Amino acid sequence: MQEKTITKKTPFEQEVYEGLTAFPKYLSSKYFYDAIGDSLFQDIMAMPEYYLTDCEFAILQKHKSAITKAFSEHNAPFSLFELGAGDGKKTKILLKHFTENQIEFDYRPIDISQNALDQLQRSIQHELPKVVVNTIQGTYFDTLKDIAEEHSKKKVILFLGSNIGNLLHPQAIDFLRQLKAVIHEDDLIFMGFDQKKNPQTVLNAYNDDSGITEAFNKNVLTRINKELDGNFDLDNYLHWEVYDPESGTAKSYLVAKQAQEVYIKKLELNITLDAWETIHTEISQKYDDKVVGWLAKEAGLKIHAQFSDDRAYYKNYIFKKE
Ligand code: AVI
Repeated sequence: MQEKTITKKTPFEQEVYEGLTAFPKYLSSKYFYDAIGDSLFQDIMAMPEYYLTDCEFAILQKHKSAITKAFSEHNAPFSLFELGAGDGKKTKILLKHFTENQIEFDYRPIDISQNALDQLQRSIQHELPKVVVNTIQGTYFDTLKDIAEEHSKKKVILFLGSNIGNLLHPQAIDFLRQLKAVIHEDDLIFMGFDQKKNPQTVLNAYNDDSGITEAFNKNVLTRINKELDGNFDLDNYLHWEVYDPESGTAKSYLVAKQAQEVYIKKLELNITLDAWETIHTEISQKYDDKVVGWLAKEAGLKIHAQFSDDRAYYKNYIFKKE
């Protein structure tokens, strides 16, 4: 008897299959990020409409002394873990301030990309040679155990960029619970949350005229075409952004401009889209103190301190175990 080969699907294959056979259709924004997506995201962060990066930068600059005081309370040496460290541009504001003030700490940047970590380590060695850097490569999930295993020093976990906003509230609570599980009494979590504001300002941040966010959103289709041998025609889709000021949720869609059939060879999957059918691709949640307090409480954490920019567009919160 001839044996049938069953090839196991990768998470990407599985999630694309599930999302495109569901109604309404969806794809996860975590698949925006490959080398092209990373570079598009760098371009987004440099756009004038995308205020988030500048706001967080301004907060770290303005409040670096107070943040340093909170991190180094009782002069206890600490390990600074950073989830999704990337190029560390914002974090270097703190690292510089710590070294100038003889704070005892070591820096443990975590990233999925070894290449990003190597570059970060080299740039810190060059710019801030006194900083002790020990990189950790992996997803947030794999690396939580590395954080959990640190018992000798106080821990501070950084999660910048309002990355938490790409999670629905139940997922955000789950993530915060996982962080809570790897910290002790005096340890801290320092996290960025984009705030509710004039709805037009939010909408503009995700709807630039230059088409960068559109290309970023469509990159998930590009990846399906390249990696799963699909035949999406990118020109047949609109990038569409909506923002609900009541819930604080910005949502990105790809909208089919005409009825179409798509074949994804690697999944042996034929899908049809009606004219104006949607594929939901991303949420970017905006917050206020009440919602952040609620998320923290649900996860067994409490807000210990908070820092804001001058326009209150963005906030960084420090959480501790409740
Ligand atoms: C990474 N994340 C916090 C960004 C955001 O604001 O949701 C991703 C992004 N999507 C479109 N523009 C930026």
